[in-house]
Amino acid sequence: MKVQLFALSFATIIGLTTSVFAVAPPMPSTTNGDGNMAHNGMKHAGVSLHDGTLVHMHMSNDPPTPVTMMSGFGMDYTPAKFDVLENQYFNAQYGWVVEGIVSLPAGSSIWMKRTAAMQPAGSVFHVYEGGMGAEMAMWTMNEIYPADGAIWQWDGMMQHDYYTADRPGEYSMSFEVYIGDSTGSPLAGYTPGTATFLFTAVPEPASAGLMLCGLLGLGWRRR
Ligand SMILES: [Cu+2]
Repeated sequence: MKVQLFALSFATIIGLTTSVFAVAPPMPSTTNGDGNMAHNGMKHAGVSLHDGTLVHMHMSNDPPTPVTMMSGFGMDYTPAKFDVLENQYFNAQYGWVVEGIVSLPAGSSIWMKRTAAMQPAGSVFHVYEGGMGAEMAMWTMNEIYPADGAIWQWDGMMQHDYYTADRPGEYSMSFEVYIGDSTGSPLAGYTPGTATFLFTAVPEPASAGLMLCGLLGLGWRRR
């Protein structure tokens, strides 16, 4: 009887430990990391078509100011596809949206092409494929835009991707938004638009890590 009780409580402790530390990642709109709740929200890059052929961009983040990446250091995100956010700075506030009615020739779609990126020397700057905040379970979280020239086909639904960085500093990624055929080749007769997303990652305060150490120390002493 005694042994059974011990086994049960041990399993309970393990279960609690896992559920306390593994959490779903924050929704795209709540990935501002500067500590000011008012700076949360979505920053949309609106895409419309002027005169039927000119891709026009309307940035809600205009004039452009960097969004602050939040910290995923020391976090355990679940499900496992979100592991790429752990021990990185990340932000998903920028999102692509269609504005107005965009009618395209059959078989064509809107494509994004990474044209440039800026980042601190030696840093790691990645993008992972998201979607709409309410559908995080369906996101692939596959890496996209790995290098300049990489293209991505858009389905026209609101699209928020996760931008991650491994160290403090200033980051940006620039895109061409164009009309292409089903393989991503640009259609003749259309003029692309451009968009640049700006990010800043600020050093992680040591307090969170220290607090955890303090708690562990307390538990150890009581025992
Ligand atoms: Cu959005």
